[in-house]
Amino acid sequence: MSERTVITFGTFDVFHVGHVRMLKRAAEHGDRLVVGVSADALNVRKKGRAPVFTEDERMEIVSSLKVVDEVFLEESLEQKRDYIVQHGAQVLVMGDDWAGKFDWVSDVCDVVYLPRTPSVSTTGLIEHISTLA
Ligand code: C2G
Repeated sequence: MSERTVITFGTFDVFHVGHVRMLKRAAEHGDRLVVGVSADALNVRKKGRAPVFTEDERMEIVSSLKVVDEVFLEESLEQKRDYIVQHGAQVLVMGDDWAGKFDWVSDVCDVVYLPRTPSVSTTGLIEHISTLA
């Protein structure tokens, strides 16, 4: 049987346990995990602020994980179908904060939304750290 490639996307800024659990669970959906890391410019457009860590730093962190086989830079949400086809992915895994938002790529792959880890977020961590300073 041929190899099943999983693809997922995220910013992975201020990397935390919610991120690593999502990547581990995504990897369980196939044999190979490819991760699109959101570009700094995409983040500014999406969230109105630059990430704490640069895209190069975030790609270095994500690519060093043993469950991750390949990383690439995600420049725009609209290119999702092209990225899936380019990387030969059979399944797209996303956190359920995106539930339903990427069903439009289901003509080229399976689309799975997984529940997020409760009570941890990059925004919450930034706020928490700022109270310690
Ligand atoms: N995540 C999680 N639990 C948390 C926080 C995040 O499972 N407590 C998951 C998200 O659901 C996502 C991944 O970790 O699957 C990365 O999260 P973010 O960096 O917040 O991703 P986001 O900025 O939403 O980028 O193409 C879509 C975007 O690139 C997604």
